[in-house]
Amino acid sequence: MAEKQTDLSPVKKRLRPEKDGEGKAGSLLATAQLNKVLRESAREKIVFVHGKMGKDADNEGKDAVIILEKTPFKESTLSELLNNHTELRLQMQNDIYSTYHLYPPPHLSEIKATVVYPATEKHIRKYLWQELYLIHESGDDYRNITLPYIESQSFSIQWVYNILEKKAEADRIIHENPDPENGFVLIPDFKWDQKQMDDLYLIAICHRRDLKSLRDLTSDHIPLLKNILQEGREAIQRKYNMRENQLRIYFHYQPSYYHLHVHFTALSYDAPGCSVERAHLLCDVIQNLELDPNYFKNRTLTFVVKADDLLLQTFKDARKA
Ligand code: M7G
Repeated sequence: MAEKQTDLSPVKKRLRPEKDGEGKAGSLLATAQLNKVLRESAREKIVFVHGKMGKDADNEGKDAVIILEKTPFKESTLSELLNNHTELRLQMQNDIYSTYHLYPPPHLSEIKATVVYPATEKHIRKYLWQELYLIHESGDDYRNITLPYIESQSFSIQWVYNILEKKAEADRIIHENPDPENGFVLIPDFKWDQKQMDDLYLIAICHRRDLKSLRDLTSDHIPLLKNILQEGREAIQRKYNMRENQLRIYFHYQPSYYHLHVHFTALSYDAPGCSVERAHLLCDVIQNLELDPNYFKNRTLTFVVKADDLLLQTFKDARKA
């Protein structure tokens, strides 16, 4: 995978959306000025950019992270993509082999943009390419090192509360169990544009607010976890016709946002963060809690951190990494 960071500062580029966005968010994106490519992946066709938005004659503008991603092909538009509305340019031909450049009309050449604005320094670091390191965290390490760090450093989870209180994304909710203790909301992850099933991605967010992550789970929470597993699967089968044996359902450890939530992704999709050093299957988590009520309080959990993550430094200071 080609991943690198590039400084664009000498050549500040202006982002021009296809047409001026309607409403505040769209017109703000049209003011974006690029500073630096934080990370890009040729394989995933995605680029993470640090820029400024909202800059005008008497305003400095604020930091933004803009993620641009080429969207997957849709089978239903393939024939249109190849027909005479698309300009085709032959690049090379050799025996039975040839390559072309295709210039499709705008409605077939969409790019997904995700914007974090205003972005904090921590958001910019989240998307910056860096060396990765593993940490092995015992239950005591969690209580003595990680928990104080989380309590002082975490991202805001206001967006989570907005979803639970129906102040944002209310029309996107796929399923809700309103029980305050064992209920949750199932909603498309903002990484998924919902246009094709290949990269299906939803999250289940529990209503209760006292669970930060996997580490807080005990056997008392099994009813909540079973609701998420069963009702989440049923809702996805109903709405998207995707069967439970084609879904990957898991927690991240560490998550970025410390309000308990579960990821639902299509098994065929190599979703970011679904590798062994970060993902914990929900069905395994339930079984581990059934075997030992305090399994996640006590066992050593391994996770990945980036080189400049303060948590890595804190573990090093405590001679644990
Ligand atoms: P995580 O493991 O805490 O973070 O998962 P990470 O995977 O980003 O490191 C949080 C999940 O919530 C991720 O899959 C995000 O893409 C998703 N997400 C984050 N935000 C801010 C939003 C949002 O505002 N709306 C929705 N629908 N999903 C979000």
